[in-house]
Amino acid sequence: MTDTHCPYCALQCAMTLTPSGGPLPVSVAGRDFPTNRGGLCKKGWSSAELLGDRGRLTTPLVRGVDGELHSAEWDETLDLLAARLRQTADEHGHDAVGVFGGGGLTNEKAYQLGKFARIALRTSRIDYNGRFCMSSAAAAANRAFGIDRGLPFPLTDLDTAETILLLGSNVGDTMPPFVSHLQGARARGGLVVVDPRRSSTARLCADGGGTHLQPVPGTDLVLLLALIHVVIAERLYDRDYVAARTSGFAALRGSVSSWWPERAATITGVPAQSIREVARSLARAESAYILTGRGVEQHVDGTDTATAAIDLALLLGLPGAPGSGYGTLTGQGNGQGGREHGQKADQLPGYRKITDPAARAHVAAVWGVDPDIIPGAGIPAVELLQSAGLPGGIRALLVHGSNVVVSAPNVATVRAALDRLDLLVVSDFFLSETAQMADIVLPVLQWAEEEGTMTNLEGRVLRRRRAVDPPAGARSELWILAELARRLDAPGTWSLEPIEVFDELARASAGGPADYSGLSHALLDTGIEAHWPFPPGSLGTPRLFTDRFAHPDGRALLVAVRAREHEPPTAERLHLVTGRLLEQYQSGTQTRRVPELVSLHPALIVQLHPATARRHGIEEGGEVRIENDRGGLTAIAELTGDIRPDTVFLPFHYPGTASANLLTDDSVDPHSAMPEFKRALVHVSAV
Ligand SMILES: Nc1nc2c(c(=O)[nH]1)N[C@H]1C(S)=C(S)[C@@H](COP(=O)(O)OP(=O)(O)OC[C@H]3O[C@@H](n4cnc5c(=O)[nH]c(N)nc54)[C@H](O)[C@@H]3O)O[C@H]1N2
Ligand SMILES: Nc1nc2c(c(=O)[nH]1)N[C@H]1C(S)=C(S)[C@@H](COP(=O)(O)OP(=O)(O)OC[C@H]3O[C@@H](n4cnc5c(=O)[nH]c(N)nc54)[C@H](O)[C@@H]3O)O[C@H]1N2
Ligand code: SF4
Ligand SMILES: [Mo]
Repeated sequence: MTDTHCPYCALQCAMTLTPSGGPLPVSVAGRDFPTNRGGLCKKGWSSAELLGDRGRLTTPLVRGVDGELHSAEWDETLDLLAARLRQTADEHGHDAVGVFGGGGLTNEKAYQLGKFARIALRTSRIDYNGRFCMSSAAAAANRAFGIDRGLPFPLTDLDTAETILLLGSNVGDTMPPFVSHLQGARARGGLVVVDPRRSSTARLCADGGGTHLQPVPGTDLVLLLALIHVVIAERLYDRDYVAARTSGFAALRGSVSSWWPERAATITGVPAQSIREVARSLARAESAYILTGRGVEQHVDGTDTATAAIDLALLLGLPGAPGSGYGTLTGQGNGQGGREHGQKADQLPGYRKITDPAARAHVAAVWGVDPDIIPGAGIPAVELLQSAGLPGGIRALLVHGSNVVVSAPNVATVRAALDRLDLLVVSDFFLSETAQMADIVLPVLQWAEEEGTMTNLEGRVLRRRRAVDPPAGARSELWILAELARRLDAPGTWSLEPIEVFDELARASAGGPADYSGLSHALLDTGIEAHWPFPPGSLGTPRLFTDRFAHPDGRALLVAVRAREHEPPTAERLHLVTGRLLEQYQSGTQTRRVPELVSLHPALIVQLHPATARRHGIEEGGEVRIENDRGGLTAIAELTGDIRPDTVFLPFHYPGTASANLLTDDSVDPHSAMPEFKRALVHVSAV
């Protein structure tokens, strides 16, 4: 029996894997743990399927002169790869080699990948899929609090809340066991869900559970400015807290003065009275939380929207107060740790800034290199991918843990960009759609085949444990990076052991915002609760901000933000919102292989309102064409009164011609470089 955590999302539900005599090597059982209380969702329950033979990669693949991928030996593949990387750097400079990481990698792998990019490849061109996920929330939290830990409190703190304002998150589908933490607020009628769809989470508000606000997509910033307006105009804010713990109040007050609820109602579609009531109920509550998800963050103004949510929380005196707070719900399994250890274009391990000379000196000393050889800040994901094959752009790309030809915005242009590369290398355990385009594919270890650590949505460091032997032929990413580093004559040490890489990561993080220096695999194995920062001798930090925020003056910053104008929908052009279905995970590389998960939605569906369908001659189960300037696709109509009539919803889990990202916009947020995944304008028609 092996105690570990789920391979998928950031809730990191605890599970026990037991060797089974059946067709799959292990059976899965939920295990009691504060985040999941023994519960698992369908994806967790069926995760052992991933360990069966479902097209698992077991040898390196190299594209031959015939244009096909062929099995190859490890040694010759790595020799070839190292030679091509050297050649690319010699001919076009170090920055011609790019690295794209993922928030599903363990801390150890994420750390080693960042180090490999900086001192083995000497490239600044590294970024990762967390840019598509947490970057707006991270930018907002860093700006307001001076630190970014998704939930600065344990999840179980929510259990006793009186009011919870949940903006743009559908945990009912995306983290089902999370719902148990909303039940307290729901029982008190205090659950407020903001979503253009009556999602499974919004349905929890029915029957006295609370309030569902159903705004026009992309108008949450206006809604939040109006909530702030009411809180200030009606003097509902916590004056002592604002005076003692924040700065920036005067500018904030000025910025919301014209956002009276009636004006906001015309833009958001949320009645002015509802805005007033929600503001008052938040202010009245003894214990209140404000939480944000991708629905409000994945926009060109996502950072400002998350900032407004934080402003509201600060005015109400929530962050750091007992039984109250603000948090963002991190998505990927290691979405939190993945943004702390150096995969991000501007970061070094420990959530340090790559531009900070002291941070560079500290990390260089741990790596055993001169700080001058560490490159400066790189470029964020969308720009990195789009630069492929262009002058000054990357010519070779190593992808670890992302399926960008499904999940990146405006994906037709990303597919074209990858086609321009001289060399695409994908490490994966399955032949993802991105791997199908690669020149070299390297088979790596997955979840239950490896040791390591993950940091969940509460900033709690967890042990991932090996329960089964990997197939002969697959290799750990630590091994691959070490072998390449050796062939590239890289400085530094390249351990193959997660336990040792963790110790090095811990040293590199010492003194940084995300300080892991008091942790080790051995300590984690004792079962301690390990919320970072965790310096030596500490007991960890389940709750941040109880005394001070992380800015030098100890105060949180209230930031005045402005709403921008969006093009409104018309009878002809509807809002497209994209997101998730319960039974599929991300680009679907993993979950599309599990028959019981595929059975419910075998093909792409589009949700639309019956009135909208009628207007366009669309019937339930019929084929719908959805198009805009960027592209088009066909989906099966799922009619539902749960969505606004001006809005359609597509999940993004499907590849090829069924990819929702054929329609999404790659314009990015100026602060976070987050693309606009959650709002596009489209035409729909019956096929
Ligand atoms: N089943 C499943 N679970 C997952 C994942 C998965 O792929 N599948 N992925 C994991 C990851 S990486 C992440 S990041 C999380 C994401 O978790 P969530 O943030 O919960 O997921 P989404 O479905 O992307 O978006 C949530 C909701 O935002 C709403 N929304 C869209 N546009 C707007 C808007 O403009 N305003 C508001 N207020 N709401 C809007 C959508 O209707 C949707 O119901 O899920 C994690 N869990
Ligand atoms: N339209 C639209 N697009 C979106 C979103 C949206 O809401 N709407 N959401 C965005 C968000 S929040 C996210 S997080 C991204 C996610 O999208 P992706 O980055 O594509 O994420 P995954 O599908 O999880 O891809 C992970 C890939 O890496 C592999 N993998 C898993 N673990 C490992 C590992 O340890 N090592 C290696 N080498 N490979 C591994 C998996 O098999 C899979 O092929 O999508 C973004 N795209
Ligand atoms: S909620 Fe997330 S962590 Fe829990 S079982 Fe489902 S996918 Fe796994
Ligand atoms: Mo995500």
